[in-house]
Amino acid sequence: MSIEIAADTLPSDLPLSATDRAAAGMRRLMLAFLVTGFSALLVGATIGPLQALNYDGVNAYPALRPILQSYYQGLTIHGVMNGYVFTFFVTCGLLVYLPAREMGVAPNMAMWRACFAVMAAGALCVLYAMGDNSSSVLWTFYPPLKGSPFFYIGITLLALGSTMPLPILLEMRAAWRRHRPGEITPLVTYMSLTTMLMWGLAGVGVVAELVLQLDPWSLGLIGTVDPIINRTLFWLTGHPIVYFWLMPAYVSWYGLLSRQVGGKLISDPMARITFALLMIFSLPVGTHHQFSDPGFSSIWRGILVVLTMSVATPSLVTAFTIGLSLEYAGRLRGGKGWFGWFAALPWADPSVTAQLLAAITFILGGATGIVNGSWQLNAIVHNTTFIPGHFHVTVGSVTAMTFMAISFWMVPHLTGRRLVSRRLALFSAWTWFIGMTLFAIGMTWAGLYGVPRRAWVSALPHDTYHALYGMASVPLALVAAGGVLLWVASYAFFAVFFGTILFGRRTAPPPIPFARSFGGPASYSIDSPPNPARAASPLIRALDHVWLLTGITALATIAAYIPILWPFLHHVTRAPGWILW
Ligand code: HAS
Ligand code: CU
Repeated sequence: MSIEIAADTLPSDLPLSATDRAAAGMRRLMLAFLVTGFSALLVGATIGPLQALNYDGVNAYPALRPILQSYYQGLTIHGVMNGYVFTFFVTCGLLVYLPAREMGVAPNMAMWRACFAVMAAGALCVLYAMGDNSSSVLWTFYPPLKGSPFFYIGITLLALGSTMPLPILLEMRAAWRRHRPGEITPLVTYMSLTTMLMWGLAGVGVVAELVLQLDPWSLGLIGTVDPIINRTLFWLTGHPIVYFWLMPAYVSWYGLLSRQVGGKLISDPMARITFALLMIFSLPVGTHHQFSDPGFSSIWRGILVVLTMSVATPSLVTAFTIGLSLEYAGRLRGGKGWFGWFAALPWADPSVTAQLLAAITFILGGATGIVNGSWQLNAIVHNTTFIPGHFHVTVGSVTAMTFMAISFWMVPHLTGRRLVSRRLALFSAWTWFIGMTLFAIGMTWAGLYGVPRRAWVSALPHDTYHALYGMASVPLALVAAGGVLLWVASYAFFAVFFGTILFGRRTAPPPIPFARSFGGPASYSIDSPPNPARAASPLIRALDHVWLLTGITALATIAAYIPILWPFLHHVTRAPGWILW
């Protein structure tokens, strides 16, 4: 049963009452999600630059024994901690906390705590399995590489836990609707709900892979697995996961950033259309990660190109909608001319700066994504460093920097402590941006010379390394320089993040900067009067039928995957496990 709490528009120093206690409990739990997530990033980001140095021929791993045995162990820890643990914790906190405050409805705290506990148990299991070097299977854990049961069970728990915000959101939305019948879902809640519905459906792939195959296989209950079926099930979830990383960042860009820069979101409907399209197109395109795998017809690969361009479209819409919202704010602030509005944005605010810089890097991330998604070009870049180049200017910048940006206002909001240093926060954002850009340019460029991804190239004899990769020495030097800058940036960030929690000076907690959109209500919260201006257009009303969107997505996914999986199920390969490290 949900209880109502003070919406964020109310002053946060109201006398203690049952509702305030609920709000305090929410703040504590949200902080726990943030701290756990960023602690995972601390581990992952500490290891990352070693991989950058590896590409420049610097082999740091022998010096790190017995902590790290190999490049592959380090790469697995890096991918799993950053890609799963960091993102899942921050997202599962944000996508409950923000809607709760937007609607003024308390979440089901027991369920939210259970979400935290299940994911924490999963994180401990994978940490154990990666730490003892029994599971250096990389973040994609493709069989027949075989890790320990702790690894697969840990990932299973992380995956299951990460879907638990979905029932919490549904329950909160139902409580809100009882008070405001006929109104459409508030924007941040809508974006959070479509993200979680998408992720709930997407999770079916990897949970099936783990529960039916990898968990029993690692426990010795079954002897063999089929690599191609497992890869296909993995990418059924593994492509949508990139949108599970992107959409929470978009929640901030659409739902908060335009307020932070002093303007308005220029179109609420565009935000909703973007999320609806991302939800529908995310799932059927998973096999664009398998352009080079056997067993897919040319016709399907052609369709896949079209579908991949379709999933890029909502991001192009975002570029224009967010771009125009920023321009509106910049001109309000006195910016003139073609780019004066951009310079006039509040660059002294670290939360704004980190998000603007993240958006700029995403231009490169989007362009490389479109190269990846084009079948013929994919053949050139697949399995080269071009791919990690691409995903460091997506998840490594858009997601990571936006989450950092959120923490710059949210930690003061949750703890009532002022940022220990805005200058250091700004420094971390700029250094991360420069480091990630150099790294990504270096990796994409080196990929065009055919430098393989996921390769311990620095372990090669010196002459062999130079004979093979000497022609890519300039881009690989950029990779190393970017990696070192990222080290500096991440420690500057962690000094601000943990420093604020521990030592920040007391201040009045800032409110959540919920954006207003043109024609939108002053507040969606349950205690503000219903707003007739929300008599929304037929399109927005149609998009509010989230179960209809879910049904369409499920049907599209079934239509995409049955024809793929059917022949695989009739030609099963039985592979025993391999441990190559
Ligand atoms: Fe991707 C591989 C295709 C987006 C992450 N991707 C990966 C992998 C990861 C990843 C982790 O088709 C590697 C997985 C592995 O280990 O093997 N990706 C795409 C496409 C998009 C895309 C078409 N990817 C992402 C996002 C990610 C992510 C987002 C994480 C968050 N990707 C692929 C393909 C592969 C792949 C293939 C397989 C490659 C292979 O062969 O292995 C699109 O969604 C991108 C659309 C984006 C845009 C950019 C819009 C720009 C915006 C910023 C505007 C700026 C503003 C600021 C407003 C069209 C929104 C104002 C600025 C001024 C200067 C005024
Ligand atoms: Cu993908």
